[in-house]
Amino acid sequence: MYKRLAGCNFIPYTSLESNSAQRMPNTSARPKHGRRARRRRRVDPARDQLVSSSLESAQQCLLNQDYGTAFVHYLLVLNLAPVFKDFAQESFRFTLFKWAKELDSVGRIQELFDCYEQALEIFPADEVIVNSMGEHLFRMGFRDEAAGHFHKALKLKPDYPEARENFYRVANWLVERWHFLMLNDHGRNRKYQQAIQKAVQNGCNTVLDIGTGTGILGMCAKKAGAAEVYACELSKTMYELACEVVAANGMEGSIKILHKKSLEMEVPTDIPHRVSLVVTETVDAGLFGEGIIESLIHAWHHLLLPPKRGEGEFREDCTTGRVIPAGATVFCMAVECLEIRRHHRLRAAEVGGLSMAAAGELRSPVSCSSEQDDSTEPYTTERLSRLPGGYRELTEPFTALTIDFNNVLVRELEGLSSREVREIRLPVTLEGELDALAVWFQLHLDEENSLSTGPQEDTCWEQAIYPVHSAMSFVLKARDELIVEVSCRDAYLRLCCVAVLRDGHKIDLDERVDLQNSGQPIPNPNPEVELCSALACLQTSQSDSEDFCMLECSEMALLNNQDYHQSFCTALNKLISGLKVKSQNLNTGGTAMSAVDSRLLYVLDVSEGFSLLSLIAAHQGQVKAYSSVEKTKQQNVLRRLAHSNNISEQHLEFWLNHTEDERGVLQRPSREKLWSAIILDCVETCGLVRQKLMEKASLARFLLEEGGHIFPEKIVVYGMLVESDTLLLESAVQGQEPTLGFNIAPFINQFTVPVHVFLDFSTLECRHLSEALELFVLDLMDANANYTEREVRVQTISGGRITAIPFWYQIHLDQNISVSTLSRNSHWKQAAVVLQEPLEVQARDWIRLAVKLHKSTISISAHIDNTPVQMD
Ligand code: 44T
Repeated sequence: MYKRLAGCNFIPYTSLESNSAQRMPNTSARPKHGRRARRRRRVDPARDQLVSSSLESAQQCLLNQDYGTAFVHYLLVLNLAPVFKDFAQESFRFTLFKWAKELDSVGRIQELFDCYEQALEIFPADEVIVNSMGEHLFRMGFRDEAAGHFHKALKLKPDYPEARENFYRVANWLVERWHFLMLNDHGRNRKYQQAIQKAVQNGCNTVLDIGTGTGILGMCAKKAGAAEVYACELSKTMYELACEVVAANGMEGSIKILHKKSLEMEVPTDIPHRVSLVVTETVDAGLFGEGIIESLIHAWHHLLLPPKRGEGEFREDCTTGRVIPAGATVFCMAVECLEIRRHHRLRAAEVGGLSMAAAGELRSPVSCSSEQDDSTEPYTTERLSRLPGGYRELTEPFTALTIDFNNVLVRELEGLSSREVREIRLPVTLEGELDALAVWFQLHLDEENSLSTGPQEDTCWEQAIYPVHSAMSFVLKARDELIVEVSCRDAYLRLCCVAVLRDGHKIDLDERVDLQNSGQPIPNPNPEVELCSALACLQTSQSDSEDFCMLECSEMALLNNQDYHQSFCTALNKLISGLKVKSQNLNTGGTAMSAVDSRLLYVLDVSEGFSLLSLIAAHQGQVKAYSSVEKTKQQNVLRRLAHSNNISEQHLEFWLNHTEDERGVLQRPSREKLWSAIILDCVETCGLVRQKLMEKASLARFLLEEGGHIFPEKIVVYGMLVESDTLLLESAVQGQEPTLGFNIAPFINQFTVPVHVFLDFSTLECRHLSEALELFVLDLMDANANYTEREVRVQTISGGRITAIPFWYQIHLDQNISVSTLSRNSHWKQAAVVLQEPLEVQARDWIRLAVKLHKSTISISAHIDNTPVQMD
């Protein structure tokens, strides 16, 4: 049996270490065999003895799977006798990884990292250990540190695919893609530069850049002639990047960069005195989400010179302070948008044959209701112009708020949170369903320069989307007035649609709308849904309106995807009917199977997150389904749905309730009962193949009964050659020209990743240079059918530059039924490989693609290859 922790903690090692090599206890045991041992005996026989017996013990412990003790022995050996490093490196690594896994599983995290540190003292250049430590750090949420390790492992061994993949995985988090967009937005760059130049020329000669990113605004100030420039950046990666960039531009000594949040800065510790200008672009699509209000309140109190006094005082000088941007105007507008709707509200009354009436209230995590709720964000972001299916403007844009960042005297900034909730009225101009409020702003850098983040502008900006959450659909009519409450709480601008004025009547949009109310909220398309959820609320205390169940937006879209569930339902039904017939035949054939067993088939759904598939399986009858849904509230929803759809409680089990940890998920229910079907969740919402999919599939194959099935049985990856400048702008700083005259691109472009995720291929601005083509096949049912590399040839349909290859999946549930991740109502997005160098092609050129799949990561390289193909 597995020996857990083996009674070994780190006290033995610590004490050995503190005794250190020279003061090893003097044992009387004689050294053992070996020429080397004899040679060294002269130096220190006791030590040699200890080394050889420890090495032996290490190996023995390893065999006994007592990794903790083995690790301690190895440490001792390698510290005392570095000569064994080459010999023991492999086993040492193995021991370390096993021991770390055990420590991890029991939450002894500090010890785990201590072990890695000790290991790295012995093998500082071991890229496998460095990378593995990064993986642990990543899982613990220490992204920056993890990235540092992946980066280091890559530097130690540039062709180490594990480290490269890991680095690509964190690069997105470390340096978010919008940094590329912003640096590629020449309009934005120029306007900031002009505003800064003017301010400096007018006398602001001490400058602080809050949230410096790559250092660009700080460098502008220096170039404009500012005497002193300071910059701060809270992200460690961005701070390090800024230091590199500033040094490469010869300003190392003249811009002082701090790795700090501006709120932690003070005079004179961080900067010697107050500054006359703060420049910042710490704004997100919702304007305040990056904390600009708090930062500026703090800056005015602690870091900036006092503001200019009177209106008449135009001349700036070095005795007063000011901020760029000077202020902002926020706009909002009501929109109808199917794409937003299906990600935030349950639309389907029936999913895969199940009535959803008893589901209770399902909410997306984006909500701006009056209730205080920390688990939700008030808005999400979208580029409206790229939403599939588009959107309809139901009102004119309306000013929701104006803010002056320099108006300190009337305490404009401090007053923002305490400003009363303001009500604004938006005249409805077009009839349509109210799905969301879209919000954007104009950022007034100074009197002359401003940036707009509006949906019509050709900028890098997205808009903030405040989805309407009401369980009811509500159709606005022309001449209605929509009443919106505007407030500012927890550094967020909050907008909430509260009511509609129609023909002199006020219709409340509150979620708990009284159905008999004079207002006529249009009920859900299916009245039964309304009635049943009302009933559910009456019946159980836990499902009153306070008790909703939260689902991710993508899970909501999944539920609304009826085609997908219907396909599953049909495929499951086909399999189960087949197996039932088979078991009946067996039974009449007089086998020894018990009557109960012969009637029950076992189905396991190992989807990540919320999934109805186990329930759909159980709904087929004579099926015992196991769900991997973990969250209690989500399990309760499934239980309620089981109950209301007449599925007996015994036919639905929650698999994780039975097992201690994840490792148990893919185990058979009991020795006799192999699974009839295992449902694997193979594609992530972002458009990538799920990690470890093929490992899971091979485990699943082993656990299937004869005639059993893995869903899906196969996935086919399709792709297309495209020319897309948009994708390039998001992936790297483009062009040979320096950015505003500064050398920035080579530094930030180190964080370029070759695979883009969360794309919407249907609205991606691009030219198709080929037809869709099959790139790769993953067979989940047949191990022998798989490969890791493939060459595909494709002919271009027109000339241009191949910059990227978007890809998507056809998911084959069985031989006849499949779903595409590209379908209109898919909850999946697409991904794309962006080529390192664009490839210029002529129409009808043949392109050879080398496609590789390594641990669920697809990589593609493309070459022109017009040599005729040999026909056999
Ligand atoms: N992205 C918008 C936000 N920081 C832009 O660490 C628009 C998103 C966006 N540093 C698509 C397109 C776009 N003290 O590096 C960051 C951040 C740092 C601070 C020190 C502080 N108080 C702060 C606050 C933030 O400032 C940098 C820029 S913040 C956001 C900018 C292109 N998706």
